[in-house]
Amino acid sequence: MNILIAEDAPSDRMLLKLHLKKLGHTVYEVSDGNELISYFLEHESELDVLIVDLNMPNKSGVEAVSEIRAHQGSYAANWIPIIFLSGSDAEDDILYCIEAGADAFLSKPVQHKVLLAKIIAVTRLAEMRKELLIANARLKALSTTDYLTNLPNRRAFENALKDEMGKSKRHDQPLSVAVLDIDHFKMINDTYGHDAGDYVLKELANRLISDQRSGDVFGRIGGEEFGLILPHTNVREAAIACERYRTLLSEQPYIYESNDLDLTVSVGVCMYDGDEKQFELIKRADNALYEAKNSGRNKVVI
Ligand code: GH3
Ligand code: MG
Ligand code: MG
Ligand code: MG
Ligand code: MG
Repeated sequence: MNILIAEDAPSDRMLLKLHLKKLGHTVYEVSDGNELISYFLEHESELDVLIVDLNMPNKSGVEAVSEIRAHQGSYAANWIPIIFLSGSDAEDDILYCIEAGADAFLSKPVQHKVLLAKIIAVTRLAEMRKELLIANARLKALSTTDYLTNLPNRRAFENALKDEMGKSKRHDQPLSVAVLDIDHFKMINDTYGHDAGDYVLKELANRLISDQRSGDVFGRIGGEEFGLILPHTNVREAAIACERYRTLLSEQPYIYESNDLDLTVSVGVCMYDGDEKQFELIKRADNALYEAKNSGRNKVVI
């Protein structure tokens, strides 16, 4: 492991260094709190453990460690284990160091096997922490992404809509929402099979994304239903954009196992009135979609 020692007493530092080297670690050294911070910031990703003396000139170990923890934040994946060393074993000092962000405290003179044990314990914890963060990020991605199309799912779409409604209100900017539904999709499943239907959904999502404007959010909000959030867009502009999507999605056939599948989509569009709730806004877009369906499909209705 790469271990950084911050210790102002040269003899203590030498001894510690010799010992850690004997254990096979690579050791770097600094001799005060300021050096600790600058060395850490420059080599953050290469370091595995910090061993820090409590009392050092210029900046104490505790001050330096507090700054390092503040810099890393609680969710840093590379959160580094820190072991404090001190000539004092006063209860208050122990608490002070741990509260500042250290993971272990050893009093000097250091018993080397105890140090070794602490290094094993703190790195094991850091490893577990990293795995938890990765698992958490995966879980979050899973719970907000539609497995078939990789678009945001309904939950993520509604959250994004809530955010955009807030922004629209704060910045007094128009916001439009559209619901897009494949026409007679059931026929595709019935004629070519469910896998063909799945293929069409994925391909349609790809085509939609290929033309996505930065800042827009597209999600899969139902079986064959997609939601579009168009910030900074009034309803007329949104209708024009949706007209473009309608054409984009239906002009080329979807080729599945050498069958050309033709489809059309219907779209309902509306603009946020600044007052309504999310579900009311989506409901209005749904009503417009219903009108599009009832008046012949393959069209955009405001
Ligand atoms: P309309 O023009 O009125 O929208 O007709 P439609 O056939 O598209 O609508 P309907 O609601 O009658 O049928 C939707 C179909 O979408 C039925 C359902 O099996 C299918 N579907 C929903 N989710 C999936 C999916 O993930 N994969 C596939 N292959 N089909 C799906
Ligand atoms: Mg000291
Ligand atoms: Mg449909
Ligand atoms: Mg239907
Ligand atoms: Mg539908």
